Amino acid sequence: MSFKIDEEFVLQENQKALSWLGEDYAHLGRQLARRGVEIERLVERATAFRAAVPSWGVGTGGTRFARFAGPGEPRSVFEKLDDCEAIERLVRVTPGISLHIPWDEPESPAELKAYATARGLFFDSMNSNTFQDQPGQKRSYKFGSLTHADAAVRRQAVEHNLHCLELGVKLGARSHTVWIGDGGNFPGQVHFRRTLERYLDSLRAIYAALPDGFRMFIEHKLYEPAFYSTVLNDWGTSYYCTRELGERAFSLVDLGHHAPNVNIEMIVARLIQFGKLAGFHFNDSKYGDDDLDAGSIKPFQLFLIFHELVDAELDATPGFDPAYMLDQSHNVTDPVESLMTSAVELLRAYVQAHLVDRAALGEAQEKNDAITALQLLKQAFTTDVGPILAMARHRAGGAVDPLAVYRASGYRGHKARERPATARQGAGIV
Ligand code: LRH
Ligand code: MN
Repeated sequence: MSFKIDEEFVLQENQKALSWLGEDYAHLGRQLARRGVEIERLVERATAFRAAVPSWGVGTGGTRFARFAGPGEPRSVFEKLDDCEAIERLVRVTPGISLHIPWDEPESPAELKAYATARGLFFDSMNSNTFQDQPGQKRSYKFGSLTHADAAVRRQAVEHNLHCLELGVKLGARSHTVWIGDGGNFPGQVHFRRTLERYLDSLRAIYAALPDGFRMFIEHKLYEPAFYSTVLNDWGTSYYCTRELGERAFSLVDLGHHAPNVNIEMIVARLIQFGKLAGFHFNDSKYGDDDLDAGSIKPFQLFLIFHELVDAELDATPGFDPAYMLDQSHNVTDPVESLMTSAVELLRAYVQAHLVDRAALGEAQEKNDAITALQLLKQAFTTDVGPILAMARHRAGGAVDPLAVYRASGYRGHKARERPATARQGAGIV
């Protein structure tokens, strides 16, 4: 039998926390009432928040140097879903799972869909993969995929994406994400304008096959695996391409895909204004595409990004329907713990952003009162909304303290016994 963290255990563990939660919640409620904020409204918003978990994030991640597998690694997409179920059992905002093909290629899509549904999970965005060669693959992606000089390689990459679309329909997904590593390592290696034309031609073939109700997300990235030029390297090029493709194409923002110190919250505001924001791959980074836990390095940036998102949400901006997803690599932590705490950090930034007094902020902006403007943001960012997040989880049948309950359950130990380690060490992100 596969060990599960069940509802009874969570509720039993919550008993230990309810006294302090009640106190802290009431105290925060009084504080916020003095600011004219109704705390129950924020619990409703917190309960409605959703962020998808990457299937590739529940296994231990690695770098090009090494991957140090942890105990109880998931060995199949089904075991990955078991871990996703444990995360959702405790944090109650992550029922959506992003799959990556062929890493999660199912023998029976119907069986996989049923397995997810039985665990209260559904499939969010599908991710294609033309940045690795698969065993038996006819043509290599060493020198690119959708932009490769050889039309036959481009065709092969387009075919793979069409296969992902078909699979996505069978699994009930609603969007398709395309990230490619195409680019060059040397000046002169690729023709900048021709490769972008080839990229657009290939995407047009994929876009033409987009199932009803599906959205297509394209993901830009500054560099890696190409280290001199990357075909889809920034948000401007991404925006141009989504305009060229059509109204169901959008630009996905992976936080780690920008040069250090880039003002990502401003890129978000632009894509919202242009009606082309797909959503996010949330993570954090210090230098490159480090795929560290969201909110672990630059929590104020994460807050400022949600400040722009909540502003658009409250403005009822037409077509504003961003997909929130985590995309992280857990090299030194228990992936379940990192994904739980990262989901909580997204929710924290979201609820804090709802604490910004936007009327006063607008006034300060009109009066060029920069200090007051910043203080209004800092007041929201420095408010401990922990009791709101815990109350929302508790009322949704989740854990008041997810990390404590997860560790008390001994889940990882059970999985280590159920899933004997495989010899697979090696390197690479998964
Ligand atoms: C590329 C990326 C992309 C995924 C991959 C796992 O860096 O962010 O979103 O396909 O990571
Ligand atoms: Mn990503």
